[in-house]
Amino acid sequence: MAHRWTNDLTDRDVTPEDVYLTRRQWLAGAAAGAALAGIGGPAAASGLEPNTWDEITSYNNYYEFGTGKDDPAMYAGGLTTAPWSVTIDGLVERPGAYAFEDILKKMTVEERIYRFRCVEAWSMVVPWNGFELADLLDMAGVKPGARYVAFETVLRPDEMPGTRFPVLDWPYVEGLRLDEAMHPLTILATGIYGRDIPNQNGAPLRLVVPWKYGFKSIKSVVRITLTDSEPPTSWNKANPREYGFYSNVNPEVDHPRWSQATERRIGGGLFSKRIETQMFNGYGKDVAALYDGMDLTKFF
Ligand SMILES: Nc1nc2c(c(=O)[nH]1)N[C@H]1C(S)=C(S)[C@@H](COP(=O)(O)O)O[C@H]1N2
Ligand SMILES: [Mo]
Repeated sequence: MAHRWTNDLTDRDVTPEDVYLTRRQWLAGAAAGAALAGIGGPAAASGLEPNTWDEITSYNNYYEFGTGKDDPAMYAGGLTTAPWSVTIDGLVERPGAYAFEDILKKMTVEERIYRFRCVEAWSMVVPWNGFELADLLDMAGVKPGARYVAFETVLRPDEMPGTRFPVLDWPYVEGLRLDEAMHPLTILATGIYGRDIPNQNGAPLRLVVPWKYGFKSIKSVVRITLTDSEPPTSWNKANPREYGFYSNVNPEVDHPRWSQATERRIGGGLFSKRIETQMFNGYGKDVAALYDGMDLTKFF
């Protein structure tokens, strides 16, 4: 059963990229026209305009394939993504290894156009296809004692050249509080622009939590474990002073080595620009209540 959810960036049918390009070109024309008329361009539209397929699939972070932005596109093709199964265990009623195809048959895949903000202060807008994580957790049956959800990426040194170096403590692991995991904005993405998600973006399924920094959105998930205590997370283990468990997008809490007040929106060529970063990446209306009473400078 799908949780119904609507906001400004969601609830759209799958639309081929050429429709977006048409709209992008129209917007570019509108911007030029507005500039000629001496009024501002469509600044608000820039927040909703999806990046191109090429931008989304050629500028990536996936350290298992190397630390360069173009390494994942070059090397992730070697990852075997079929057959694939996801082990769901811990505090669940129906633990087991669920085949990816069986999961897909039971889930409602829909399009979600989300802003995506990396902690490195670049961002994109991505038209994901995916299903709500809550639906998968409901399928496995969350037990009452569960309070957190731990995630793990596949680890195959033969296929993942980056894992031969101790850049991170492999496998890549992440975690959410149970209420964050059950939130209707939290999805497992299986596609982009209506096509299967490419390996460099985390095939065959990866987490997307749009109000948190990108590193929370763990790729190529093979295990989901319900726990009663906060699970370890890769970037927090690597540098706890710089990367907290929560990692909600917050323009008021700077990274120790750079400001988080603005971000560089990838793409746009000549029109590429820095834009202001929004609290909770613009999803505060939907998620701020999850953190009522918490000091977000302490729980960063
Ligand atoms: N397993 C794994 N998941 C990962 C990463 C990674 O290195 N390994 N990088 C994270 C970071 S830092 C970001 S910004 C996003 C990038 O997702 P994208 O390449 O689809 O834009 O993936 C996140 N998920
Ligand atoms: Mo990131």
